[in-house]
Amino acid sequence: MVRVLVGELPAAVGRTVTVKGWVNTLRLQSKVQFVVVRDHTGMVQVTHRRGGEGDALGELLQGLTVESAVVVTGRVVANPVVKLGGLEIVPERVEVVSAAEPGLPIGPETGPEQRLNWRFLDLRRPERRLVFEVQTTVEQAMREVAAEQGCTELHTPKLMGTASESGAEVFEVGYFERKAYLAQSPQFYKQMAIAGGIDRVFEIGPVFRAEPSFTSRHATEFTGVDVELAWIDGVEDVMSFEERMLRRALELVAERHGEQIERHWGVRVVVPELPFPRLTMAEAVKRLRDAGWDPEGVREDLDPEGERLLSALVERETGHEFVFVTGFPASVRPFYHLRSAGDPAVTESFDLLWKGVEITTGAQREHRYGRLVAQAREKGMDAGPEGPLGRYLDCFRYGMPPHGGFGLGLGRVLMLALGLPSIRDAVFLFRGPNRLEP
Ligand code: AMO
Repeated sequence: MVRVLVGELPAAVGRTVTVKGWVNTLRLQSKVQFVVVRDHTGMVQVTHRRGGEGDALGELLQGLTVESAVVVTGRVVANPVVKLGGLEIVPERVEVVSAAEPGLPIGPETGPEQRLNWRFLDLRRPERRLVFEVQTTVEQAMREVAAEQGCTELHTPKLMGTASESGAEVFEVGYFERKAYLAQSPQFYKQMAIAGGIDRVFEIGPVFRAEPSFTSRHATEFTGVDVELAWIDGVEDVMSFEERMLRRALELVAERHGEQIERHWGVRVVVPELPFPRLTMAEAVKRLRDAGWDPEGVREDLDPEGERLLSALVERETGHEFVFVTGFPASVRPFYHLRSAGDPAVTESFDLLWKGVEITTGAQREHRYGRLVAQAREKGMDAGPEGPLGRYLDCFRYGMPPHGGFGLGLGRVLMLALGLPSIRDAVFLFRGPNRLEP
């Protein structure tokens, strides 16, 4: 018997079909037994009227456990009384292909840590799996835009001989007789690709950060979307690339999943207008101070509270959920960010905030060898040919075009798109300082 998906049952009324799935709920009464079976497309009620002596099927259903994997063959019957789609299956045969042990380790009231311990059971809930359907759509849309814009997709190494960017947040791993490091950004490699004549680079890949952060938006391993564009006229080219990419992604998400996201998570997917609002860091700080923002630590960068306040302020004024913050001071940006022509204390860089959370860092890069070396030294880095930056800096010695790019955290985008409380729920298997399992 050919398998029919639950979502296809309305077109199968009157036919005998086979449905394969898990037992979602059981209501076993003396006269009638109700088994709700769930597959990845929906749920259907299987209704068996008990036949007294010799009712083998009734006996089998009596011994069923919730979450067992079953194959049900029976007739699809229209029944307006049934809440699940106004139809039911009257079973002829039920096969238990793999019985679930009685007493599930998680239920609706289970806390987040226990849910993550039993993530495969957690994922059987449709609203939890929705995240990955949305993720598939987001990645598809981003790839399409990247390809249309002439990007070449690369997969840069995740094992590195020297730490990228800065040494602080890097995981060290044993590598035969020496040490290697897990890439905390494809930053240097995507610039190397630009030096290699690949005009526009796109990558979706793993990023590792040894940050002992326990916030709702930090993971030690996450998926990054990285773009690098050559021959740009300015950082504006990078921002307009990114906003077009995000708009397409959210258009497709709204169209395919908007209704389900709203039903399950109570969040309306807003397709953003172009261009996104832009605000310089200097303007942002002034506006935030007027609104009462007074951070304790670094005052030249935005802290999470500043990001939240600023997003709320911009949304109130413009109705827009996104805001690009531009022109960060050089003191809080990496050495490779291009300094502004008019003011070397400021960089041609940006962060993109969405609903109060930073989802992207981007910049035009310094492409002139001498200046790049000077900027690295200014940050106290070893810029010598035999030092950790040697191979990277070589890329700038034989003709490097002006270029810029950005890195976007996919988990953060999904968390915000669905309104999830934490990035833990936005990734398949979360990795954090205290979590390496399952
Ligand atoms: P940055 O370090 O800001 O920039 O990272 C880019 C984006 O990645 C996401 N992100 C994270 N997501 C989950 N857990 C984390 N621990 C975490 N850290 C960062 C955020 C962030 O905006 N090389 C630059 C990018 C560039 O300039 O092209 C970089 O890595 O969404």
